[in-house]
Amino acid sequence: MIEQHSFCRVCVNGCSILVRIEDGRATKVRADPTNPVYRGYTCFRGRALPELMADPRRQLHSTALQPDGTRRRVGADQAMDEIAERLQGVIETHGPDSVALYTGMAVSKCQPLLTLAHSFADRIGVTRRWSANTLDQPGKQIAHGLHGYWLAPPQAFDEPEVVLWVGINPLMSYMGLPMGSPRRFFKECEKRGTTLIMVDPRRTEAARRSTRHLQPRPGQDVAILACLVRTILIEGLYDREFVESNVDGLDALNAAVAPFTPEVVSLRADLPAEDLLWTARTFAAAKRGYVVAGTGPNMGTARGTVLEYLVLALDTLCGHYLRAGEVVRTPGTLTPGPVFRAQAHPPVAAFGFEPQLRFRGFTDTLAGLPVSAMAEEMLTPGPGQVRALFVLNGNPAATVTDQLQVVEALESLELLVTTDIHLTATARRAHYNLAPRMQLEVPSTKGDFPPSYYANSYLGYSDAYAHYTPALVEPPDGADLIEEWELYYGLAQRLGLQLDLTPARFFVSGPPAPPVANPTQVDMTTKPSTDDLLDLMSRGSRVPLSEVKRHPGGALFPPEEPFVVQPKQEGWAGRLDVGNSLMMRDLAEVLADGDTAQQLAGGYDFRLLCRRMHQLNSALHHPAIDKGRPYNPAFMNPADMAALGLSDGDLVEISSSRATTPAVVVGDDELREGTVSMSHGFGDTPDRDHLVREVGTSANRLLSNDRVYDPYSGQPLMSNVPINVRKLGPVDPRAAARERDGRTAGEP
Ligand SMILES: Nc1nc2c(c(=O)[nH]1)N[C@H]1C(S)=C(S)[C@@H](COP(=O)(O)OP(=O)(O)OC[C@H]3O[C@@H](n4cnc5c(=O)[nH]c(N)nc54)[C@H](O)[C@@H]3O)O[C@H]1N2
Ligand SMILES: Nc1nc2c(c(=O)[nH]1)N[C@H]1C(S)=C(S)[C@@H](COP(=O)(O)OP(=O)(O)OC[C@H]3O[C@@H](n4cnc5c(=O)[nH]c(N)nc54)[C@H](O)[C@@H]3O)O[C@H]1N2
Ligand code: SF4
Ligand SMILES: [Mo]
Repeated sequence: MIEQHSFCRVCVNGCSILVRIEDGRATKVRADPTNPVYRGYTCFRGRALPELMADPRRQLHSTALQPDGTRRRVGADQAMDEIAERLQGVIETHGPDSVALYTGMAVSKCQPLLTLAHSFADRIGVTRRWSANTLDQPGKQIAHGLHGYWLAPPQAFDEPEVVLWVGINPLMSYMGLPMGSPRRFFKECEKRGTTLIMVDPRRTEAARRSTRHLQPRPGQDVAILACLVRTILIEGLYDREFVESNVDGLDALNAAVAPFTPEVVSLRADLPAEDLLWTARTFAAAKRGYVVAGTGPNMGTARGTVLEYLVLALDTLCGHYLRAGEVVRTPGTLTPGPVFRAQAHPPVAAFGFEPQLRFRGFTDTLAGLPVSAMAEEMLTPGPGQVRALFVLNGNPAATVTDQLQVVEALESLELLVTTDIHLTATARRAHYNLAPRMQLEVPSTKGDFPPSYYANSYLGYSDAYAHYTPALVEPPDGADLIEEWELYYGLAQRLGLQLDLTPARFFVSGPPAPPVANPTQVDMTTKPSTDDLLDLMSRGSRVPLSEVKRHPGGALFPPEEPFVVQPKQEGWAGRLDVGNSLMMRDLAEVLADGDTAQQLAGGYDFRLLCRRMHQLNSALHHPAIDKGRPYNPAFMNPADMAALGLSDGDLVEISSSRATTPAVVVGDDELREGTVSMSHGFGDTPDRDHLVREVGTSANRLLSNDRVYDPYSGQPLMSNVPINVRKLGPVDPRAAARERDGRTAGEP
């Protein structure tokens, strides 16, 4: 028996772990008590890694879809031969615009994947590259472009005195606080006297631990933020010196937020006006702090761009950035050491780029191509129709909005390729699913990074940390697995293409960077190992990867010479903008609309809220995670349940303006009355609705792509969705049993 260091890659937190290895298998995972950042922290999901990796449903061989709908086992090399041939056929018949990528959340499980897949796409001329990002918080990148970039880090996780969380649940998602031990974060906040403010219609895990919880009506976050900005401006609470030297647009902003008085917003959001005033004053009074919005308000307003613009405006008005002379605690470890300057990069173009889509005037944006139009681009004939899709570790059939449309679109493709560890709703429909290695079977790195320009304080470390883990175990006996990057390398070899390591992104963030002059070419004759690629990818990093490898448990790598923020350059004219005219127009529209969801609202009594559970989007559906409840309940306030004659565990029918689906209700008195809270990533197609207690409910079936959406990112209304709830009789248990015999349940 040996025990080795590694880090958990189940969620983004990356906890340092000790893995017990017996007979070449991981048999036990525990926290590493000595790690300086995690300090003995893990969650139960990381400790369940051995069970997750030994899941009998795990795909140990690649499979191909046959005409009769069954799947045949196929060797990975054979699969790549067949894919290359079919891909060539699609390109010859329909052109490279008929080929597309979809990048999912688990892309991070294989570090060279994104770069090599995008290099491959570059070589064959693929322009349609979608990702889950435009269903997440795409306003973060678009608004940042319209606002401009401070060229030194925000104060963020560096000893905040105030934190304003808007519709984010850090104790479930690990977002909105520094990576590491959340326990330690809360303890340090308590010691420092940090005021934690949460705005969420649900009294979440993090709301319970906050200094004050504002529990508004959902979907009113733009109005709430506008009211905070208004108060700070009117009462003169902003950082005058910072704003005068670095910020434009104050007058326009002042005029646009003026109508969002505490009285008006108090009525709209159903919050005491006093709470709004207290929040604005407390936020502005602190010298250091941050505000960050999560998925809730981005999804619940369908106005994520103006929402995130106001988030940035709040931090900017309060001057929450590092200034000349301050020390940067996170200059990056496995990235090159940048120069930080106390000056603003002015706004940049944020949307309107090629390619243009054929629907709703959408274009490429700083957050990527609106994925809410991906299905229509597959289903609608004509130039630009997508015929082949490569899925980079995502599950669009379960996670992209309007499930029925997405499934129809995926089934219409001539070529669908996935690399999933499970036969998911998407992989089940793929012409080829290449079975990949899992974490612990592959090497990986993790490190702090300088400001990502995604949002000021969404994710990141609070100190200069890095960790490298080698592969600790071999895949199970008899398995035929690849690492996901090997698919794109293998296809490039077959098509005679040269790949390079240009840092690829499925969206752009940060000020425009010059194109990489001489990108590292990948050796296409002698196949590199993943370790070779990690070495190449970290070339020129501030801390050499070889140095990081000398600390198997992960370590802090503070620079010998501190990174001090340099003063503004002589004659520098760049300024941030808080008064962008489109954003001001959008504020006026929000004021006039009252409720973005209202055009769907006639005759609907409840609002469906997004939330996350211990599963990870559509992944981690496993008994070790769900603890006996494999479905996603529709959580309701007990008073609402009583009014409908419902008890815990009853079956209901949920209907929206788009569709209808069964669900199981469970009471939760932490929810605002009139709201129903349900996670996504569960459920199946309507023919399996009777299995709702095993597979759960598809929240995405209830959503429409083309009704209420953000004008730039296309993100549709995904929370605060008008719905009705009606009690159902029990489902026919015999039908459920018959269905179970034919198929393993629990795989959305
Ligand atoms: N209604 C509604 N819809 C939503 C959301 C919502 O809140 N509500 N949230 C949106 C958001 S924020 C996001 S990011 C998207 C996510 O959308 P996606 O990224 O499309 O969905 P995931 O379920 O994260 O997909 C990850 C896939 O990777 C697979 N996987 C897991 N581990 C590994 C591994 O080690 N290797 C490989 N190769 N595969 C692995 C999983 O089986 C899963 O199929 O969903 C969006 N959709
Ligand atoms: N355990 C777990 N962790 C995850 C994931 C997961 O699936 N499971 N997914 C990962 C991904 S892809 C992402 S993008 C992040 C997301 O991370 P978060 O954004 O923190 O996601 P949630 O935990 O769903 O928190 C969203 C909160 O918004 C609230 N909310 C809903 N509607 C509204 C509204 O209109 N206004 C306001 N103010 N609040 C509202 C909900 O009640 C909920 O508490 O999490 C990541 N981490
Ligand atoms: S929080 Fe849990 S799932 Fe996330 S990295 Fe840590 S142990 Fe893994
Ligand atoms: Mo996400």
